[in-house]
Amino acid sequence: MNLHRSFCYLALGFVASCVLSSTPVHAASTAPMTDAQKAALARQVREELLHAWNGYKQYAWGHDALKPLSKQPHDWYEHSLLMTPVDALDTMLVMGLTEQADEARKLIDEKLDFDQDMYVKDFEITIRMLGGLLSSYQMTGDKRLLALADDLGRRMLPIFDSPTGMPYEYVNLHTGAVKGVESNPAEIGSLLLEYGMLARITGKPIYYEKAKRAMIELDKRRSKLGLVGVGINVETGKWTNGTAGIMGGIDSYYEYLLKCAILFGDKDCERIWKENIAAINKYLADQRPDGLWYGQANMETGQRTTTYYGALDAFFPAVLALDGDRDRAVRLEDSSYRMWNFAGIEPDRFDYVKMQVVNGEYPLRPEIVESAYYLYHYTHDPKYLAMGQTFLESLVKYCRTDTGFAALSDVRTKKKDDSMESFFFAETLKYLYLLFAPPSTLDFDAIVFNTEAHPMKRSLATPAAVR
Ligand code: DMJ
Repeated sequence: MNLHRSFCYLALGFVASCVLSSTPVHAASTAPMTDAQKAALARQVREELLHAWNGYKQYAWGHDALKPLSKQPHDWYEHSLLMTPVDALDTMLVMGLTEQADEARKLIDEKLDFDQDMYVKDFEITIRMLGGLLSSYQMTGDKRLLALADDLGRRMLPIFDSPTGMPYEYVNLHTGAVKGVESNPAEIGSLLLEYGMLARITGKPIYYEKAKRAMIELDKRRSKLGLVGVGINVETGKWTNGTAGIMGGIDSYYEYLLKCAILFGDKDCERIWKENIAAINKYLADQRPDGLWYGQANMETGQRTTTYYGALDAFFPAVLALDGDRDRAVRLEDSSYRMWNFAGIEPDRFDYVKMQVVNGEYPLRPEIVESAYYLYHYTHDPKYLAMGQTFLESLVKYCRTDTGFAALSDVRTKKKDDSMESFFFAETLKYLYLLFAPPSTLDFDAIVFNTEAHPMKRSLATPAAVR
């Protein structure tokens, strides 16, 4: 089906009032929600996006991001790469915010220039910028967005010129110089969807070949138990940290193995994913009396090292659900929700045995919302709507400022931090909106989301063109 037609403007049919019940403490309500209630919640999410976008426009227009407490602009590097507009554009298109999408697109078309003499982190730039440009191109047909994506992809290609083929962490967008030999599976293996889609659309297979080789080289270094660690040197190919887990640093490597198999029909990805998920469920899954969690283990021995779960790990129910393992997905999302309710909003790291916050930061992360959206799509269980309602309520209560939304430096004190990451626009609000909006808003089965929630069309992705 045509993705352009699968997005629709949803203003009609929304009721004016917003119905929010009190926050559940342990288990989400299983009471059904009416279409009018869902529509009201979707509309509220859209209003919150507009609120944050207007703050960005007023205080940080043309910069990467807004600092929502000091009302100052923030740029990641010496020159702005318009991180917020690029990341937010397809969310605004999904929400039918045509005027705002047009102003973002105009800014990008006129001002975004990758010919900058500065080092950028290739993982972040790939998932946010390349992913955002490609999905927005697919939704709008704006060829300038594709030209920018192609230009960016070409400038970043030197990252793969290491002795192993695994990418360096940073590249200078003007000179092509690279640096950063200490990397991890997430940063090495999570370039494949964006580079694969770029290869497919531009007809330049080199993009896919380079990203795929990086992933294969990483896979060659799996332990005999089938696990990967969280630190590796891309020049020597030696592990620098042998802790295995699904946490940040590894997370989207696993996500991309499965999604590469789905999006490109790639048989290597499918085989490697199947081998990895077996090892993950054998050594990392941790069934406790209170539910299912995933912790850390030594990649060589399989011995449990720590029992940490956190906001980033909460992407995994979505991956399990996408893989058809609904049972584990449901149980893990229940645990994630328990973690969210422990302090009223989720911490970045939580010890699920001691039931203690280990790192109390909350940078407005999306993963738990993403998983609720997937699970509602697959099960239609209203408890995921109730979860979403809790997430929205907590965000408004603890993070909203007069210019947007602020990260929390500690979920226990609810002290705000002067940061509003672009993934709040790209992911958190998009998944929250899609959870409540009619399924026809976005045809779930016609796309695959990259790890920054940028939807990529499945129909364009034929294996022959990207091999
Ligand atoms: C996002 O940039 C991506 O989802 C990434 O895979 C992990 N971290 C953030 C959001 O938490």
